[in-house]
Amino acid sequence: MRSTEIIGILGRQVLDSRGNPTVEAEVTLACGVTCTGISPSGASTGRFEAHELRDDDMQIYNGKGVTRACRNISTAIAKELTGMDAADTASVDQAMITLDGTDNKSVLGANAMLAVSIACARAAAIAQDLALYRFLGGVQAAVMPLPMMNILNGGAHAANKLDIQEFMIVPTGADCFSDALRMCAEVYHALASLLKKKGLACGVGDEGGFAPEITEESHAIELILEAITRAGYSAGADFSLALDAAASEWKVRDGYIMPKSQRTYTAHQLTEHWRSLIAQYPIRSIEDPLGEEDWPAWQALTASLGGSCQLVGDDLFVTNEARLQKGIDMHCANAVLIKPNQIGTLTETIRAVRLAQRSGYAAILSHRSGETEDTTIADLAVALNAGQIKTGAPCRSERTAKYNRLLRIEAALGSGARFDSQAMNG
Ligand code: 2PG
Ligand code: MG
Repeated sequence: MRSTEIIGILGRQVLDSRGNPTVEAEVTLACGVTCTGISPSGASTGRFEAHELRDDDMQIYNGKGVTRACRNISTAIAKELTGMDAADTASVDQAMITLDGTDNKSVLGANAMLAVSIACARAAAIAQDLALYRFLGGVQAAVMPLPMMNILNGGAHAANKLDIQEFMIVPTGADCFSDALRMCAEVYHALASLLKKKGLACGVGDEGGFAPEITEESHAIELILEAITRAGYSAGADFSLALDAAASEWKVRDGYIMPKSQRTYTAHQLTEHWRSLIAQYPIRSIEDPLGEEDWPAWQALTASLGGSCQLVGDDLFVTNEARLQKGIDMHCANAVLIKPNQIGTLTETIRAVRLAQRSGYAAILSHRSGETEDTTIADLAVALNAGQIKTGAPCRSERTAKYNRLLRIEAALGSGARFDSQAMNG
């Protein structure tokens, strides 16, 4: 067995898909293996996410530099972890958590810690001749995720007039992952031709979905339904729809104001709005339909819609075990979005997924709107048998990198691969 002792760690500033700096860690093991891990970055970030440490020097990269986080890796973290076993993910992560000493990782930066956590796991997997999903998930890892594919962008991810951030298609009629991916890509292309035919722009938003200049959410949904039909599929049977409202972005003191259309809602009116959309269209999943601090409204929404729709907490739970436990205790939502950089280590990410699975909540591995070539979430989805993944359109290589990684994993699993097109909760 090759030695997985850590002998060196470096931090490096690289770019994400929006052209902003992000953190890469490079870990070297005694056996000679060197490996990198990169943190992604969100735009519609939750208030309770672990801290993303930026330089805030407005002269450089508009304040978005991450040289302090990188320096933390090359100095304090390197000093602490040198000599440790990279294969012991829990101890590596705990050492960083203790060294940081804060609740929200504001000293070292969650971006620094996650990059190191990933780089150590990747290096150890290579040293042990294991695929990352096998290293993280062991012999149980077998479930290919159902993609929730964002093909039309709005909200903080696009410069158009749509308030809902993500309009997604979910191939509920697919037999396996590669089939699911093909079906989604076909609808994506059908949507491109439809937009062109209608004289609408085919430019894309941050996650590769189209960002046409339309104002009404019902218009966006109708376009997607037509694209599904034009691609030769039936909406409701072959495909369901999913939305990410990202409604924390709409929250004001007494209710909600959609920033682009200026429509106002109370929490109750917004709940009724979702109810009528679900009744009208084959929508099977809504993420962040309400704000991140609106627990009682989430409770009421889950009681009334949770039996027929997957209700996903993203900003609400921020991949944080304590917040997820609170939601479980209060019966808020029935699914959790899992973003490793919201919490800052692989260990805590895995714990949040396990808590969801023990509690009957669905867990959906997710990218961020600012992404990179790092494909760890694809391996994590399979490692943890999460069953669902959200990683953008089949466009822009930071998104397709995750899909292509999943195709390779599916091929490697062969007849051992499992897939459940009905993985959505509710
Ligand atoms: C979300 C994500 C990813 P961001 O809200 O779910 O799609 O966006 O990374 O900007 O938070
Ligand atoms: Mg979200």
